[in-house]
Amino acid sequence: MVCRLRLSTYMRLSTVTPAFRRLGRQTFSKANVFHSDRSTTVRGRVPLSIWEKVTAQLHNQSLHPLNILRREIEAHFEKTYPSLFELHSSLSPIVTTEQCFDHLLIPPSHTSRSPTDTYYIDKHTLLRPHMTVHDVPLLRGGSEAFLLCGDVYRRDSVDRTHYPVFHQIDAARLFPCGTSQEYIVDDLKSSLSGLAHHLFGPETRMRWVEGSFPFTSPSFELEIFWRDEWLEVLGCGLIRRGVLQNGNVSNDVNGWAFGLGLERLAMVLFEIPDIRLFWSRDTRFLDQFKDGDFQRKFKPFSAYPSIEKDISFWIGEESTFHENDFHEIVRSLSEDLVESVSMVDRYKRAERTSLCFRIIYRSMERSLTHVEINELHDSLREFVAETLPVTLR
Ligand code: FA5
Ligand code: MG
Repeated sequence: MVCRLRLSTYMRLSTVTPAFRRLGRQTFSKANVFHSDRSTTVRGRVPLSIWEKVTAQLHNQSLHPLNILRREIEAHFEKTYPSLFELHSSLSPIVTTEQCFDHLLIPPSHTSRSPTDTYYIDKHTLLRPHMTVHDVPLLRGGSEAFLLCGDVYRRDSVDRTHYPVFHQIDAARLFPCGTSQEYIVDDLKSSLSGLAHHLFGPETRMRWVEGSFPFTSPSFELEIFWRDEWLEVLGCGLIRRGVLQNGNVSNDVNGWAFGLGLERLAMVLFEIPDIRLFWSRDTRFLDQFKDGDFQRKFKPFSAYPSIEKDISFWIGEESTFHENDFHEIVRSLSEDLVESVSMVDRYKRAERTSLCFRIIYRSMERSLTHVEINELHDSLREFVAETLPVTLR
C-alpha cells in the first residue's frame, strides 16, 4: 500500500509539471536542465518527498535531538566568545545560483553545480546544498561574526549516514586588520577542537586532515573516530580573498569559516545508528530526548529484520544514467523503508553495461512483510524502467 501511495505522490508531481511526464526519461538528463528552453520543467527534479521536508525545520523543533545539539553548540560559542556571534536559524533554503556558486568561487565545471548533485528549482534557483551560501550576503550586510543553522539538500547515495536533506551549522569570523594568518588558523582549530572536546569529552580521538574547498585556503577537515572508522564531521579554512571581496570586506581583513554536519555529530553524540531516525515521529524515538540532555544515549527500540532485493539493468554506452537518480527514486518511493543501496555487480558486454544494485529494506519502527516489500520493489522496478535511461534485466 505504502508504495502505491508514494508512486501516486510522485505522479502528482507530474501533474504540477506536465512536461515531467512528457519528457519521461529525458527529465533526468543534464541537457534538458541547462540547455533547453524547457528548463523551467526542472522543478520536476525536486520530488515531492523533498518539498515536504522544506517546511519541517527539525533544527528549530524544541527538544528534537538536532535542536538540542544546535543549542549546545550555540551556547558553547556564546560562553567562549560572549556576544561575538550573530545567530541565524531561519534563513530561507531557496537561493540563487549566483549566491550558491559564483559568490563562493565555485568553478563552472564543479560537480556541485550539476543537477545530478543539486536540486534545481529552475535555472537560477535551487535548494541550498550547504549553509556557506549565506556568507557573502551577510558580509555585505556588515556582519563580522555569525553562526548559521539550517536545512541543506543534496542528491546523494542511500545509506545509514547519508540522507538527501540534512542540517548544517556554518560560521565565519573576521579579525581586525593586520591579524596574521597563523593566528587565525590557530584560533579556528582551537575553537573547533574545543567544541569537539566539549561535546564528546577529552578522550575522544580526533584528527585534522587537509581539506579542499573553493572558498577557503588553506582548508582542513576534522575527523572523529567512531565505530571503528574515521568519520568526517566538518570542513573549514581561511576565507579566500575573492570571497571576502565579493562580501565587500576591505583588503587588509582576513577571517575563518567552517561548516559542520549536525546529523553526523548527533549520531556520534547520542549514538543514533541510522540517519533516517531524525525524521521519525515515533514517540519511542522523540520521547528519549524529552529532557533536552545532550549527553543522553539513544536506546534503539529493536532491530527489525531486513529484506534484501536486487535490481539489475543494462545501460547503453552513451547513457545519461547517473547513480544519484537511482538512489533518489529509491528514497522517494520507499518512505524511508530503505536502509541502504549498494552496487554489487557491474560488467560490460559488447556496447552495454550491466549494473546490479542491492537494496536493503528495513523499517526503523516495525517488521516489514514480504508481501508489502514485493509490491514496493515491483513498483520501484516499474518506475525505474519508465523514468531512467535503462533496460531492466
Ligand atoms: C561543506 O558543505 C562546506 N560548506 C563546509 C565549509 C564551510 C568548509 C566553510 C569551509 C568553510 P562538506 O560538503 O564537506 O562541506 O559538508 C560539511 C559536512 O556536512 C560534512 O563534514 C558532513 O559532516 C556533513 N555532510 C555532508 N554530506 C552529508 C550527507 N549527505 N548527509 C549528512 N551529512 C552530510
Ligand atoms: Mg566533505
